[in-house]
Amino acid sequence: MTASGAKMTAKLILGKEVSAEIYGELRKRIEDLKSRGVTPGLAVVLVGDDPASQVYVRKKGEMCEELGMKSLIVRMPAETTQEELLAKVDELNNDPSIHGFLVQLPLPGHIDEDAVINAISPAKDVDCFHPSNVGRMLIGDPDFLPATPAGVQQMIVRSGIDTSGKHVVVVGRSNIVGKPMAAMMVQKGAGADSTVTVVHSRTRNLAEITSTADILIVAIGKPRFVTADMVKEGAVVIDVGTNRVDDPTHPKGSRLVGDVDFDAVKEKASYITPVPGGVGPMTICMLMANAVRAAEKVVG
Ligand code: L34
Repeated sequence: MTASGAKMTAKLILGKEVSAEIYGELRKRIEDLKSRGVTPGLAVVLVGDDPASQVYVRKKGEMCEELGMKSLIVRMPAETTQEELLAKVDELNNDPSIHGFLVQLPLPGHIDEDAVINAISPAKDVDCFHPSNVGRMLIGDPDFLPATPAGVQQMIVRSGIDTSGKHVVVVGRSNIVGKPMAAMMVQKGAGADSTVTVVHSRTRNLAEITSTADILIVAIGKPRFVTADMVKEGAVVIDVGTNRVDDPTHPKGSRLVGDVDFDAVKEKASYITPVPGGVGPMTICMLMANAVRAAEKVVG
């Protein structure tokens, strides 16, 4: 409730709006690179035919082309062996027209994801998943920032939300989102300086802890996991979840929902991100930013 007793309705933080601002900045940097004879090149390797991965990879390729970057999508069958995939990684490591690349996750079960990530040249690791880049981020000397957490941070910062001294609660502890997100928000400096708590599936009193968050970042991969009673009045709520749930009333028979019960939580939060149209487009945007940075590092 606000002072007048009226219910608060959260302001939306839209991925499309925040990313448009960043794309404007990237376009200038890409122009500058091109004037120096370098077209930034991004490759994405997709193994198998996971439908969600197909969508994300297509969006990455489309955005590259829209920005005038070189885009290479490498599609490999689900039966691809680890050896074959590692050979492709080696080829991309040595391709001078490709400044950055990633192998879309998840990989088929017979392939060791860590072995693949470890084989990517850290200089081309635009996902920032390689242990050497993860380590550099942790000590506060990053070359790249991981795309999804960096996108979340940009949404917060570019909405004018102060993070210094705030209690940030991260729900989820994955290597892709939860852990790096916590590591970034605890760093010294603008857009960070937060007091960070990570909660996860083994946490006791999870709802009690999330209720103390000034900024609640949810990446646990469970549809509508965070309900209104778990959120403090006026909190900033960032929903990283993209869960496809059955919905017979929808043309496709399913639709995308986040990890947050959006309709109820938006009545309590001060800011909230929607799904779709929230963090997803920011992930694509920050990946492009990393690819541009990778090319700039080569030019010097
Ligand atoms: N290697 N694997 C690697 N790098 C990544 O950065 C990813 N990720 C995650 C899955 N695996 C990965 C992505 O690309 C998640 N992810 C991703 C990218 C884009 C979107 C969502 C997740 C996205 O654009 N979402 C849209 C809706 C898309 C739809 O209609 O299905 C949105 O508005 O949320």
